[in-house]
Amino acid sequence: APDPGRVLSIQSHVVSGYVGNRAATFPLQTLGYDVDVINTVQFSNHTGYGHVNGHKTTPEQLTAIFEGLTTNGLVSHSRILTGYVPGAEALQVVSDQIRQMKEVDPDLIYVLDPVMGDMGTGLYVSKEVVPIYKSMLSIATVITPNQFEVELLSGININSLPTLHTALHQLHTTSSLPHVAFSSIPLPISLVDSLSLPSPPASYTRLLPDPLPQWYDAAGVGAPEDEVLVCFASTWADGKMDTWAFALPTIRGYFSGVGDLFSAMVLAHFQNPDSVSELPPLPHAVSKALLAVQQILLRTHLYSLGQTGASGMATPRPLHRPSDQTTSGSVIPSDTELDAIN
Ligand code: PXL
Repeated sequence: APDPGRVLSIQSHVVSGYVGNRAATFPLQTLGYDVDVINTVQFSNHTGYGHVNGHKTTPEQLTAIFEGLTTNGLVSHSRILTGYVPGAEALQVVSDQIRQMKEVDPDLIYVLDPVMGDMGTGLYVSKEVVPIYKSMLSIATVITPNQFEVELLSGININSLPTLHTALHQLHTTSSLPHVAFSSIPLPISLVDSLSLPSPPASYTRLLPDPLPQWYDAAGVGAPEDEVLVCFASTWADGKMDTWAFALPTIRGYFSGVGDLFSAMVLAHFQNPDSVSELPPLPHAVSKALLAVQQILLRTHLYSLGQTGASGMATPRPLHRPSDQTTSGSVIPSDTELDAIN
């Protein structure tokens, strides 16, 4: 029988810093979960540095680990989390394994973070993973994509609330995917006001108005200080999509692993019998996850101010980072550069 307290987390390991499993494990443990960890890579540091070294776990190595667990009867997890898996063959092994687990236990909660890239940086995994992630939507309980990943999985370019709505709808209907937690997208405060979302950081669920107003026209105009982050959560049930929006204050600085922490907290709070809520399962889990992430970011930000003076960089700029590139996005190693790491 599945053990309700046992999580299997399949993500990256970095020696220095906190992304992937390094961002997920400890927070899940503090919430009482027993976390079994499979590392899809072991890198020196996250890829936001100009230089990274280490190795990827090969498909054969992943298969061997699953074989060992299965043979010893150690696969009794009630929840699974997957994140960064850079290679297609490795992802296929993970996918096959989760499919089997889901057949044995249809109630298994599977949170899939389809880590593929970001708006600023583009794709940072092998492009062959895209169709595999598409096929995995049918076994996921919740997915936690960013805008880049929603666009890639749905094939829809998001430039307005209606196109966002269509993309979410598409994700739900083509694969009977019950839940999407769309990690945050920066929007001007004026637009959020027009959506009449309560101002952050209040308790902030609100059904989106219908018809949906246009927002992207305005999105490019606002100064960054006037922006908030908005997270959208949608649930598909009985042929109907319910969408909630959450507005959060922007915290200046360069953070890595935030999405990984968010996905882990969504997994932790999704239909957790220990946390009672009036809200449906997804908006409940997302609001809990956003609050946890926000608290941790605030503390990280305050800590980094103490570490770096006034620069506010949560991650000090690495020595290898080219001096003419100052944003987080532009220094991620290319796919080929990552492929060179074995
Ligand atoms: O946060 C996603 C992530 C996961 N794993 C590795 C990464 C990153 C982001 O930079 O480098 C190795």
